[in-house]
Amino acid sequence: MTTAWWKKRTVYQIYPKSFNDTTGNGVGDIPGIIEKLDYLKKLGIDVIWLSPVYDSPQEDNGYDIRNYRMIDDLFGSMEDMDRLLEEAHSRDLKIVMDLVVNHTSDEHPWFVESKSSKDNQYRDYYIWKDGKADGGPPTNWGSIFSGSAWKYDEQTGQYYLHLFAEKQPDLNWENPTMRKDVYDMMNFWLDKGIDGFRMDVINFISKDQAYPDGEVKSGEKYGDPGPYFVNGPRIHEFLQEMHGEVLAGRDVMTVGEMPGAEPEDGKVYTDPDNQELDMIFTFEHMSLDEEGGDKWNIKPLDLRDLKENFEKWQTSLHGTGWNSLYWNNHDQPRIVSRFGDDGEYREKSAKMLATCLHMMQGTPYIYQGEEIGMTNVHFDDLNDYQDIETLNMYKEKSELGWSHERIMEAIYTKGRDNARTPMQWDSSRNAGFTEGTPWLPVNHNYKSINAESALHSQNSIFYHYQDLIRLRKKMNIITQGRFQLLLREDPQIFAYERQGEIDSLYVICNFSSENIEITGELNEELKGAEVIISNEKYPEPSNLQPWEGTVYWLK
Ligand code: TEU
Repeated sequence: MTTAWWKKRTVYQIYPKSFNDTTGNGVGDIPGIIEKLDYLKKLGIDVIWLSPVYDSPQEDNGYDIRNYRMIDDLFGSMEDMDRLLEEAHSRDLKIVMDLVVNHTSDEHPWFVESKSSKDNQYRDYYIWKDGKADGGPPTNWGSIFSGSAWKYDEQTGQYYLHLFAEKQPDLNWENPTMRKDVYDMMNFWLDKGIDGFRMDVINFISKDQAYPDGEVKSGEKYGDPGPYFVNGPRIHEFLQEMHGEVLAGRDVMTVGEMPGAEPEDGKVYTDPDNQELDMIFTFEHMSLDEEGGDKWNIKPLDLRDLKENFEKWQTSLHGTGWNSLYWNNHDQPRIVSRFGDDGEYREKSAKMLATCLHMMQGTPYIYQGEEIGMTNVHFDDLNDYQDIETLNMYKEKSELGWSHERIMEAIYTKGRDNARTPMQWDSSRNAGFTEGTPWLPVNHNYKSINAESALHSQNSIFYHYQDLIRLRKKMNIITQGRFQLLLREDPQIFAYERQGEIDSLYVICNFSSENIEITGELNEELKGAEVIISNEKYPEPSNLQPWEGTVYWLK
């Protein structure tokens, strides 16, 4: 069997709203993406994952879809989309679209119908329940975007479920007709020629039909519904059905976004024998800097937790399933600000982080701007923030007694708008992103951090990513080797070995601003090895430089 194409290629995520605006309306668009295909080709990526461009009221930046078969005017037209597919394919670039089918917008015709009366044929496309006998919503569940997960509808006297915003009602996957409509829509896009799907919170679609109350943790107002929908009772059945109805026989790529999935789950979801998905996004490594399951309750990262977590995923899936590898996406703060140093060592630490991730087994994902080391943003005024999660959270935490300062600090560290400020193309006004007023302010550091200057400097983060992408294609050991964690107890060095049949890679990464000496056996071993990539000119294993990341090849 030939190796699946997505095992040796790197994916680049585009958040269209913030990528490149050609109309001057302050919002990126599809022609803007076409304009930058050569830039992406130069970087060396092979696959583009497009965050949603479908028709949407944009309550959650397109993750609230009104019409799955239409492109939002904001981004262009279906002709633009067809042209993007053509232009991408002619450059041997693949296009993977976002698939948001845990919920739709409340403006989707299915929901408009569903809401209109209890006996409407679409009623059962969504999750409607009576309130509790003594009043109030059917369960105590909290929404991921704050507040209750249930919204009361006056007209029909029932509540509908929305795990996310009120304007994002959850679809009822128990309904086979609804499922068939979703599969038809997926086939529509694949028949058009797209190359796969990134599936939004796809492990949330099967709900426990008992709808029990969730546990209320201390300091919280609502119950935790997670146990009743994360990897729910019929999830494998639904994914296998989807595979049979849509994916079987097509040479496409699928990646399921799966908060709450553990390595054992990941193995089941991605084992090709099970015919579900090619890979999933885990969130475990993205929650190591939080306390008590609350992303806003921040604690410093202990590097040992991060190493252990990667080790679990790397070893559990090896030989059976497949990992996705990511530091960033449109929901996460910028990695150089999070686990690196976005001051003095910005370039060095960004390269080290890239090396550390890209030498693992799996398919790497680069989020727009990561390749130039874009950083978190710091708006003094809450009004500059646009993200619904952030704004709802501000209200909820204030009510719970958090101080303004504490909430703002949490937003600076974890808010999703950190990832969503416009792409920094050059040092001209608005970083070359738009001629108009950007929908979200540009990070003020664009004059020094931008793509144009990265392209001009041979030593830039951009070219480092280019090298990593090339190495993956060239060296089979990167896609195939076994993973062995080294220096497990070290709190500053992330070191691991990739073991092939006849050779080994040693990946040595310093997650600190200190010089560190590597001694003993490992040092001896590295002495005879060849350096294949490093962010240091003359790497010395016995004297690791601040934020150094070096890969040694031992034959
Ligand atoms: O995100 C799912 C999700 O649960 C989280 O990552 C979430 O965005 C949040 O950060 C939790 O604190 C997906 C999309 O990636 C996200 O942009 C959407 O807002 C969400 O689903 C709803 O569609």
